[in-house]
Amino acid sequence: MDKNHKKQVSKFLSLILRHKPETINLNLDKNGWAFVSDILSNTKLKFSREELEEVVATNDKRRFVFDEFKTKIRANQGHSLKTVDLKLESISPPPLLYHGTVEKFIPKIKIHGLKKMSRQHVHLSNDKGTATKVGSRRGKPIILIIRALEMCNSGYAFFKSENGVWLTDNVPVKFIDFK
Ligand code: HQG
Repeated sequence: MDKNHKKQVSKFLSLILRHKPETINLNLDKNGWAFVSDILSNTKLKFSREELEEVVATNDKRRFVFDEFKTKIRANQGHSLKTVDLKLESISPPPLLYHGTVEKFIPKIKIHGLKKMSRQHVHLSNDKGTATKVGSRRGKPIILIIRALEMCNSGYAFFKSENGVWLTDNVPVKFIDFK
């Protein structure tokens, strides 16, 4: 499968599993699962089951996952759809987590903290390298350090998606180190 087609399928899956299932009249259940057969029969972008399996298996961020029978598929995180509940268990985070952003957002973040914007959660990373990549999507990255454990001990819930992204509802300014 060539690289471009793979990327196209991955972007298409993000669109229909995280943001706009209505693009192909796809039905997602309340936990975000869709039938693989419904996706393969769509008329907007054609690909085979083998190609879909390849995209899921080789995706750089493990964005998607099959159920045990490979009849259903969902996105591990990143949803903007308000109706999807991934049913993640809250867990204690490490002392520090990282968020990659860009300069133009800093003044607002200094006032309001980190907000989830259009997604269901604020996304945080375990390591600076990942946060740097996330920030670089928008320009020169700025890495914010989040005192996550202290925040959790103050009553804020943290979740970890199956593909290792840390998620929380919002990060108040007092837990952010702007260097
Ligand atoms: C910023 C991609 C103004 C925030 C990535 C970010 C990640 C604020 C942007 C995943 C703000 C939201 C998530 C505030 C936060 N005022 N701006 N109060 N609070 N922001 O895309 O974290 O490829 O929703 O800093 O790699 O950039 O989709 O979040 O710049 O893992 O799998 O508002 O999406 O993964 O942007 O990225 P996003 P994100 P996928």
